[in-house]
Amino acid sequence: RQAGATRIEIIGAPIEVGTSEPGALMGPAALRTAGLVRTLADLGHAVADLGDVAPGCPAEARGLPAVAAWTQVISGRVAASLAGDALPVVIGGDHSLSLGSVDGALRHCEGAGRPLFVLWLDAHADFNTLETSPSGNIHGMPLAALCGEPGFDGLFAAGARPLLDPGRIHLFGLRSIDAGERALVTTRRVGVTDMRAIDEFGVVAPLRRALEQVAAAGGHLHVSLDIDFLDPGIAPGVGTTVPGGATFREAHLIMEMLHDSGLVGSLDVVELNPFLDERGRSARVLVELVASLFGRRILDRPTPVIEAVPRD
Ligand code: B3U
Ligand code: MN
Ligand code: MN
Repeated sequence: RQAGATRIEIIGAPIEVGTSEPGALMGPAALRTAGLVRTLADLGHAVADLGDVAPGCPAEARGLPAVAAWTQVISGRVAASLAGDALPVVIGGDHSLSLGSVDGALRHCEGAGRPLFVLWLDAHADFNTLETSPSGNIHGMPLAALCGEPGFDGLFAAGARPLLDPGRIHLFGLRSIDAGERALVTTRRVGVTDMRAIDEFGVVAPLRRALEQVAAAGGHLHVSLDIDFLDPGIAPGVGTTVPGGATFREAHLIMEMLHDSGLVGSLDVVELNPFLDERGRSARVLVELVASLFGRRILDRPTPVIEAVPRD
């Protein structure tokens, strides 16, 4: 391994029981076809593709029991990866897979005595409960479940579980929220940079502030990248497109800043639906973004910092 190289473990989670739109189960295969493993290896990282996880439930299982089976197997895999000093990249699959990846990261961080922070790059808040959800789709609920809102205990392994602190979540790119989840996001004091804020201030200032908070606490940062964070014009391969998303350059700049921060400890790439994609465009753009997060840069030296105060 070269200096600066990371041991990356790719974990496929072909889950689509959390959504009503079929096709996300093909996401891991499409990301592999788009060259995810080779691209990361070419950057000098040690990449192990652990294949797809298989939940311990019948293939025809639906609803919460099926999601519980996925959650527990993904949580175990992610915790094992982190315990082995690797950086797990969970590729989906719908966003309910983050129930498992974040739970695994929480369990690991609890053992390591470090606070877990979550950067949720998404058009949606994914903070519905079984009561507030207008659709009943579990991919719109993972953050509420992880924070301990009622009704979800059966999803996780039996016994005490570490809860996610809503104050350590940062929703970035939000532009679609339901009335009930808006109330919850507000009362639980979840961190939010919505598209309005991005339009006004750009991505740099809000992201820098969020990263400073993680660094000051000595935290582990889990990044959850929902493809609908991106504008559908550059990434149409998703069941729930929302207009007005992040541009190609905004998304790359975020990934580059995340890389430079050195804070990212685990990553999800979710909601790619290859059945709805156009000639692999969306899978390719996701692979490019992951490459930026893992250190791809335009020049082989840091971009110079332009001083805010002009020299005389
Ligand atoms: N908030 C809506 C829509 C939604 C959430 N996440 C996605 N869609 N992908 C819901 O169904 O909870
Ligand atoms: Mn989502
Ligand atoms: Mn979304």
